[in-house]
Amino acid sequence: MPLTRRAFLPLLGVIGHAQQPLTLHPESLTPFLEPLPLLPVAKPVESGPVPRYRIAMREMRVAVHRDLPAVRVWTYGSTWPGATIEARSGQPVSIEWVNQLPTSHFLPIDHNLCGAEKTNPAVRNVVHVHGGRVPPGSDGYPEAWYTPGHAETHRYPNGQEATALWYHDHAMGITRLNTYAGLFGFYIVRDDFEDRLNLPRGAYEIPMIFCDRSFTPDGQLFYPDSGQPNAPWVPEFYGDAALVNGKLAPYLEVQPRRYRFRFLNASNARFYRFEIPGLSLMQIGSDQGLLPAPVPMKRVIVAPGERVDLIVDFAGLAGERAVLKSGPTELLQFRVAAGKVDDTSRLPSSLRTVRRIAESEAVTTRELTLGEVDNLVAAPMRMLLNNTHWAMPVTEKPRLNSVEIWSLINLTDDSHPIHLHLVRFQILDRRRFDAFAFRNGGGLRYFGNAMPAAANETGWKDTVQADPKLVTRIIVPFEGYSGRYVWHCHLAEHEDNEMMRPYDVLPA
Ligand SMILES: [Cu+2]
Repeated sequence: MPLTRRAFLPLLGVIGHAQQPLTLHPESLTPFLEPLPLLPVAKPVESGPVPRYRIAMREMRVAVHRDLPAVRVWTYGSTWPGATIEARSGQPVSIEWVNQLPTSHFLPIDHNLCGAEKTNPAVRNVVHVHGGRVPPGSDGYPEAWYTPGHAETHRYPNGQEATALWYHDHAMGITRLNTYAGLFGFYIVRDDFEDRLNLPRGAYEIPMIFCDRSFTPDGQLFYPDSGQPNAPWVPEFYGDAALVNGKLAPYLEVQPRRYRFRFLNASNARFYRFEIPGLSLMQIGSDQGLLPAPVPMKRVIVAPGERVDLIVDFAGLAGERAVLKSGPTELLQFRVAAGKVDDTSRLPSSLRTVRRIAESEAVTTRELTLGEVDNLVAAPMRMLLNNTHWAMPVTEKPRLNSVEIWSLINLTDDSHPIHLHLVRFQILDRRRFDAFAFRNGGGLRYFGNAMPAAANETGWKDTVQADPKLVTRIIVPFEGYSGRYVWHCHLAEHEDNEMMRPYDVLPA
């Protein structure tokens, strides 16, 4: 299938800045030339009851496409993206995260951002396992960064159900640059319950990381700036090249049978609308584990930070080809082998019980605004959570083992993927409201009925699409550990500009 010029244009937004240097046009590159790279599994340096890993952050050069020169990236370990951590529920691991990066950054730091002041080193890193139920000292607090030449060991108890988590950089004020440079990988938790379902596994289970990038004319990573040398921050990044496991438009040879695909959106700001024309995507899981039952989807919308777990059956396409798309963008070509295979995997009609939490179990309801612009005069604009800056006193202090409802009141025209560290939660509903009345002190006045969570959102989540002009309600059991964590927008540019707040889980 030819790749049209349109296929690589930004789908859900454009970079609205005047002075961008010319970038390479990825649509001029031939698609589907190279196989999808399969992510390696990380090997512990020490086994035993608590396997120990040692993973270095390093600069390396990688082949993104046959016709591009080797691209400078920052990664974990010796591949890009980093190797997958394979963990078992209830079996802790420890990881020594070693910082071996260079001491200067190759992307534009904005020293006006909180935490990125000139007095701080340019290269600073800290690793967060997104979705992990982890004690506060190992969670990767944004201010707990360290510099090249240093290492930190984090302990991950893995006291949670099987799901696909991911690890990535979280350093205050430069997370968007560090993750754009390439600092991310999968962290998959497995358990006996899931094993017994006999879902496709081994060669038939394929984790894929999606991220969009742009390239300079000489084929290196391009990240835009605002045009103001002293304030280069841009509000959102949308690249014109879609990479899967670090490759531009690769292909994957598959058998005519069922596959399990674990998708992660590791982009800074792009939402994906995954579809494979001609095939149904059976969604079996979301951020924090299996859904109650498979949900057939024509299209699955995945925000930055979110993961989806999909079963795709190629049995009806033997000898044919299919394409994974997001809007008009062609992400990956499937080449289905001819003939028939004996597929012994199963897709059960019910998966895992998800007890719905009753609203009556909540002890507190918090009304929290998204994206109140705190400064209408001076550029750049800034979006805040609950109109509070990072450094202001902590306002969200749930008690350990209590349940709260958080009403996320989106006053902006953007969908913000809101992520809470430590916890898993359920989506209650979304509802239109009178933003004008709200801004003028009239409180929450709703329009129309609440829209319940979609079928593919009825499992456990750790990131929720808080859509524009809606109140999105989530119900959150604060379980695991007490201590200081963060909650934030997962659009990396927003997160770096203080759309992030600390929160405290108080002892029970
Ligand atoms: Cu945001």
